[in-house]
Amino acid sequence: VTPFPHLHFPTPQSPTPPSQDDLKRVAAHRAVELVESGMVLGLGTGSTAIHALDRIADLLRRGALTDIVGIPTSKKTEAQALALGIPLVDLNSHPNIDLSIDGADEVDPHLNLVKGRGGSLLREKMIEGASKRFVVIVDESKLVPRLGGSGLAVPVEIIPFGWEYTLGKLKKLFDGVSGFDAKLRMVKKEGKEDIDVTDNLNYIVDLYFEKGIELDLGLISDHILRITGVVEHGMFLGMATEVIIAGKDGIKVMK
Ligand code: ABF
Repeated sequence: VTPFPHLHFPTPQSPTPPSQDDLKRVAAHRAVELVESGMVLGLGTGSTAIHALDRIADLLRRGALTDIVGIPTSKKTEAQALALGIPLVDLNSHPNIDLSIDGADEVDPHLNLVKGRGGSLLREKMIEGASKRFVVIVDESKLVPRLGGSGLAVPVEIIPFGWEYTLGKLKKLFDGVSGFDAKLRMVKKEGKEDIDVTDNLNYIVDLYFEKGIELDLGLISDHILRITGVVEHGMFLGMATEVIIAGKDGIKVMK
């Protein structure tokens, strides 16, 4: 029996294991099973969330879902949803969202997340925070014992004005934490390094914790948010209602 009955995974005759993208699709399709006609949906961003968008669009086309409206968490998702024919609204007209489905960069055992390595953390946090149910979809590579522990960054969105001042404040906050570093996020455009600018025209500072965040997450969150110039950070604490994890041995749901 295939552990992924609704997808065409290799049969026992063909031993090719599912790719990481297959796993992302499996998690996304499982989450879309929770979507009901008439719902207001938060539409996530990234290479996992796009599979959910594709699936929703497919069900809408086939009439299996009706009266769905979506609120995109980024300009990229907005463009993708429009191209797929998913009707869109915004948070101002629809502040009560039934269900949001989105990926994450890291998930800890308490369902805390790091998000925003794709740069969309602010809109994601607003939309997912306004959702009755926030379902996270990941492949098993995103599971970490401790946030910041995968060696990748914890992003912080800051305003461009005085960015060096704000970066300095963030560095000072973690002064003495061994292996800590903070860097303004740069991007390569036409072969040239440039400052990465978010959909909200802000900048991002990436915080690196060599061994993951060993301090109290709530306290760290408060301290970061108290720095004038910080708009939001990418730790999503206590927000996810469930996490759907697709792995080579099947699907697990953490609640
Ligand atoms: C968004 O996409 C982000 O919050 C997160 O940074 C990223 C995860 O991307 P992917 O699904 O491509 O790994 O949800």
